[in-house]
Amino acid sequence: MAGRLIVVSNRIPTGDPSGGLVVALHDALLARGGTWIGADPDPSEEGRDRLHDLGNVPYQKRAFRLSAAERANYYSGYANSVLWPVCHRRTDLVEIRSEYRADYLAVNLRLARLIAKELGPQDVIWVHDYHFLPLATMLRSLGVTNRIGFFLHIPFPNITDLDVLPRPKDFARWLAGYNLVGLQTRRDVARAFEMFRADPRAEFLRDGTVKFEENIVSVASFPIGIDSEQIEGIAARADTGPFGAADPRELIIGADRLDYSKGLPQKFEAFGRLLQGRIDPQARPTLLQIASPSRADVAAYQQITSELQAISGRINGRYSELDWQPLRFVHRSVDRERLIGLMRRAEVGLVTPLADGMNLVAKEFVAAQDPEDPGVLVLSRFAGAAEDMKGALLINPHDLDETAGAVELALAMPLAERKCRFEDCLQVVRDSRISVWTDRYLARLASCVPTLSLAPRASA
Ligand code: GDG
Repeated sequence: MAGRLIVVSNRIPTGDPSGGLVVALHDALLARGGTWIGADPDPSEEGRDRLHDLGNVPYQKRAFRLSAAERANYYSGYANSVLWPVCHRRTDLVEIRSEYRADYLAVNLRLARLIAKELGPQDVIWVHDYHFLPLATMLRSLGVTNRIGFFLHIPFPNITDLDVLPRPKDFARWLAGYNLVGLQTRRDVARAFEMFRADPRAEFLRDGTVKFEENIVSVASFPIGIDSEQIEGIAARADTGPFGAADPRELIIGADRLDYSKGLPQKFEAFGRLLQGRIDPQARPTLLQIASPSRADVAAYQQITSELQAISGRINGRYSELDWQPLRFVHRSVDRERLIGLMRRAEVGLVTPLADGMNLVAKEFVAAQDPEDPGVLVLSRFAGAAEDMKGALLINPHDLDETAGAVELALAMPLAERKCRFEDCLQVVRDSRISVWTDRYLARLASCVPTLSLAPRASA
């Protein structure tokens, strides 16, 4: 790659990078050099008309500032109260307000101008996620012909759900400004193609690309992964015993951001079914659910938190014994090494999203297992990870009996079958490891049809 790699994501690492995506992009920038642009977490509103340095070692980090109103309207509003629920098939939770869309477009346009000012002719821009859908269209309207790639980390919306957006036709046009649209799964690609097929402005070319007005866009799946080797290493030396005398014989673990897309009420209720159907009263399974707080200023997240507190209270009230609490709902984030240790200790990893782009927790659970005595992954069919992880026990999280039955099966599974399923899953995790994901995406972007000429358009 002759020019710089410029990564754009809403979140930008300050301190040590942690978490799959941030680590992957950090590694890509370390290897190639370049610049990472994101929103400054500092709430100061000063200097919104420029990018400023957040550090230059070992690569450049540049940040833009948001006003309090922009944080409310662009981030909590249009991104997380409109696009997030639309992509996660929860159109009932969409909150439409004109100021959300106005600030979403204003922030994207300001960012496009700031990026265009600093751009070299050979630079390649890699934009991440639904916060920046219109960025390429806006850059193009400013005369930028550089290669611009986009990766959507969350599910591609159903075509009918797109109609809920304030101006549904923008969605396809925004995506068509990119040279490459990367999606998590083949099913996501199928949904994107369905959207383009239904749009009279789009035409499918023989090489599989889509011509949309003056643009040509490639769409392909790049299932994201984790740094499997690193997690296997941490798990092998992690402390797995925080429970002391209360060490549960059968530990089921869940670890999710507290989000309505993660199917946590369904998970709790399915666990309740399992307890209800318990034949052996000595069996005392424990569900440990770590739910890291997320987007607490959005009403739908406050509601789901209260709902989960009520369900866990009901289940514990009904089944707890003096020396056993079946459901442990930990509404805070735990240290990464501790989390990986808990995953290794658990007999079952229970991952139940109702819709999820990939779900890295499923992959981390697999990588954290002891190959000589592995736990079993029970995984929702609606997680992107389910498309390839055929060694997991796949469930429909809406079907509480099916989920409870799969957990029972997992707890009773003989070692030989556990090993066999684990090896299948681990192969998938290793094959999709994060360095492969980054390399595949950037190689594909480099081979895309370049944007040669420009026909400037209205920016929104
Ligand atoms: C989006 C898409 C897609 C969770 N609790 C704690 C903690 N975690 C870590 C996990 C994992 C990460 O957070 C969560 O990643 P997921 O992929 O499961 O889910 P989203 O946050 O919704 O991510 C998703 C992903 O983007 C990447 O493309 O897979 O579909 O929704 O790494 O381990 N980490 C620590 N403490 C916790 O309590 N340290």
